[in-house]
Amino acid sequence: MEPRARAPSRVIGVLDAREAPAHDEAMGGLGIIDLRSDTVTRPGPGMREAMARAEVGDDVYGEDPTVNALEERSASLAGKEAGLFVPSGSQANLISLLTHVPRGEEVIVGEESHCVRFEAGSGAVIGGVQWSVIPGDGRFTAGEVRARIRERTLHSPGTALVWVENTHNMGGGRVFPLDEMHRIRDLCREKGIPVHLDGARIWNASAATGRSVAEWAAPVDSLSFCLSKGLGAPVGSVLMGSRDFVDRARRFRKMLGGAMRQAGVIAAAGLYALDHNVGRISEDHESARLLAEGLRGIAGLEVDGAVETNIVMGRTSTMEARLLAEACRARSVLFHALGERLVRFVTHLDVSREMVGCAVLRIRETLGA
Ligand code: TLP
Repeated sequence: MEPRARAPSRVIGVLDAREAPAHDEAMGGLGIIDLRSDTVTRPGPGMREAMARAEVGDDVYGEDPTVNALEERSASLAGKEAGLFVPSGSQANLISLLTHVPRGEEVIVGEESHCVRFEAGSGAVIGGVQWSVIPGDGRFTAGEVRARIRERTLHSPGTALVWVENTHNMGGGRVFPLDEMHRIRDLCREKGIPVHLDGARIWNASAATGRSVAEWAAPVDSLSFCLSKGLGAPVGSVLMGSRDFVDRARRFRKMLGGAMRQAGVIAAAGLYALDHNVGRISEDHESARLLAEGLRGIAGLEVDGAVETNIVMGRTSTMEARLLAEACRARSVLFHALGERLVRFVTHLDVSREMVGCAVLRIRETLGA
């Protein structure tokens, strides 16, 4: 298992490096507590060693044994025929859209999903898809999907894909109900519509529910997961589905410039992450629950609902979210303001319990509560 909360590293450009040591000492030596995202983790010595030792070849020729091993391992964990290693979750999402959806057709999706809200509009600009969005926290029902399905006519786009995000980022790390996914799958089978799962954090859903990734993948035609979020790898995602889907996806990866050469160096980090960092994910969930508990006692900050995984959402009442984030940054606690009043905290491999306690204290001090 990767050592947790290694010696805190400086986040260059966020704090003035000259200020940091004195500041750090005043703050109890914990360094910067970075709760912006689970993407900020840095590879530890074990992972770096695995990367250095990786056997490599040219993956565009299909000759990188480490990439091949990662793709096969991922597909087998998800119970799918094949996998495709891609540089990022955003590219996995775009490739999935390009592979499933003819230009101009429609995708039914939660309104705050990552592919709609972030990713620089690539689904619309490059994928050429039209979104049919379902309001809410990212969880929706088969009934809501049914109400949006439409036939392609001279006038309207037809429904070409249903998109589920699990866990849901903007929904505060919520887990999509598995039985509802089965109902959606039944409906979509009847209508001949494929279902895709953005499983950037499917390992968190798996840890929170005790259901395997294969169980989460069973009701969908394709899925992706990120190695660079809760699993601590520096880069990479895997897109999985049928052999035919992955063959077609591989061509879009080439088109987008995502076909890499001796990519085994980074695929090795992914394999290391699958071997060493899956079992510890529930520790991040526990940290998030502790963080939420601590924050709940602070006047001026309201924590959203139950914390299911590693994301805590909060709403500020006495101060703009952006201003609170800036003031906390000066106290070496980093998190994102995602709206006028909305803040997000994410726990991960490089956040210890001690850091969680310290973050609560510093946020409390900042709010003067
Ligand atoms: N999410 C990032 C930011 O882009 C917001 C984060 O810090 O949470 N799907 C989901 C559900 C995601 O949360 C993300 C990244 C992606 C896809 C994209 O992954 P990357 O960053 O690898 O392109």
